[in-house]
Amino acid sequence: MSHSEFIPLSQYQEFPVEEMKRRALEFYANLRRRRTVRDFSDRPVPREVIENCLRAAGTAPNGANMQPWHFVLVSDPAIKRQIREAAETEERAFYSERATEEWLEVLAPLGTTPDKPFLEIAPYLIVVFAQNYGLTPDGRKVKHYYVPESVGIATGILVTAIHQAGLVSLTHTPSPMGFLSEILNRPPNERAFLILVIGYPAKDAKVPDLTKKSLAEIATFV
Ligand code: IYR
Repeated sequence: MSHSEFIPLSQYQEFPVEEMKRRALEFYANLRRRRTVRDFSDRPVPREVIENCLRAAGTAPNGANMQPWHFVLVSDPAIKRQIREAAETEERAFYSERATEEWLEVLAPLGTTPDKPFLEIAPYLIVVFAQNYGLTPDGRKVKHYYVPESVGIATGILVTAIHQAGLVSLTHTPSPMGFLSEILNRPPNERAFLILVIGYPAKDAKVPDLTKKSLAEIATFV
């Protein structure tokens, strides 16, 4: 078993307390402007921006540094169309049969339907795959740890990076998502985790009037 060498924590940056307070407040003020958007523009987005958002996601803390994720960037119109058709087939079954009344009731304020035009309109779809185990080049299985936690954290960083760059995203989870492995030809150790739809908002984009829970509701200090 090899051990990595330890190196000095040279990149850590401390800020004076007042600056720390300001930075935390500014970060919150910036992030609270983030909205999930369903009305996309077809305006192109520089690929370099997406590449750096993906690099940011790849820095996420994760189980045993196995980095159990793979991101497939889809911009090819023919593949986007295939994904839209397969997703809408699943979504029609979801809205008409699979979803419980209770589920449909909580979705109503979001105004979602089985129609997913954004899967073709938005310039980029990032399909996030979770690797339940790793595969070495010679085909041996490598155990992965805390896979949903790791991929969830990486996806959160990706959503944040996209917002930071001045783009919008939609976390889309057609269920089941098996069709994504087929369309995108992914290996058996990977399962689709979610689709992130990315681009500029449409000029007339509208979002539901939602509120977030207060600090007192989401946190307890003991
Ligand atoms: N996957 C469906 C339904 C859906 C479910 C939840 I929970 C949402 O927060 C939003 C939508 C769809 O994409 O329409």
